[in-house]
Amino acid sequence: MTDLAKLATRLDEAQRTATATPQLAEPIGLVEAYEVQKASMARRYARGERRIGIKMGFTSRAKMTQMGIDEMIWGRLTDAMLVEDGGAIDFAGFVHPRVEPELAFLLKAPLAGKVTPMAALAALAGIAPALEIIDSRYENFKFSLTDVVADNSSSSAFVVGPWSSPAIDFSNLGMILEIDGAARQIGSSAAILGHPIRSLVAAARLAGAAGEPLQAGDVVMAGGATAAEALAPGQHVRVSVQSLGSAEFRVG
Ligand code: OOG
Ligand code: MG
Repeated sequence: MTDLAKLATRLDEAQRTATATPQLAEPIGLVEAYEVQKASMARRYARGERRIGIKMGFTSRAKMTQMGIDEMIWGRLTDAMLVEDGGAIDFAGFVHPRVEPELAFLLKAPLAGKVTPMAALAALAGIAPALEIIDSRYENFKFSLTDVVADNSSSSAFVVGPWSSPAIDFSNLGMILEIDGAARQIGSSAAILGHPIRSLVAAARLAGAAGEPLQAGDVVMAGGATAAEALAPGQHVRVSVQSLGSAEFRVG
């Protein structure tokens, strides 16, 4: 039998020490992969980190194509992963970080199980432009579906811009990812499942099924609208979202 706790420890250590680790050789299923994720996150909570929401992954065709995985995944976000808008990340704290343009949702009410897009909209306190810094702990940023799920879906850091009222129509907003002032990825919020609210609907279902229903105050990252870009020290990164403004950080 595969020792899931051992895998959780290995992945947690790889994250903590920013050291690449081989892909999992053990043939685990998706349920076990989420158990490994949960156990590795429990180690982070035990070190004092607090869960503040979840992130969705592979919610756009661009992301699925880039990584060769076409199933939606989710991961847990903690307060330690949140980088202030306009702040900096320390490149040395990551294995091989990449960045992707996203939207963040802020909940004002609990949301769990099978909910309609209308119910998801009604639970929203705000929506914001966001950047996710993903960092696979696996060598060469290569993984299978179960590998990436066990690795907390590559969560490593995220930046959230100013919150706007969710009353705005965010179904098809232009999004630009700039590095050092040059546009590197251009897309639309419509790339996220046709309408980003569907990502929140899926988040409610998946987190609820895992026994961790979304709560008021939780942040949910909708998933990259475009492919991710590799980061290097010294860069300045910004996402601009039509009608919502921008979010940015520097790589130190
Ligand atoms: C997995 C995480 C995917 C997204 O927004 O689609 C993700 C990865 O690509 O490393 O965060
Ligand atoms: Mg992402």
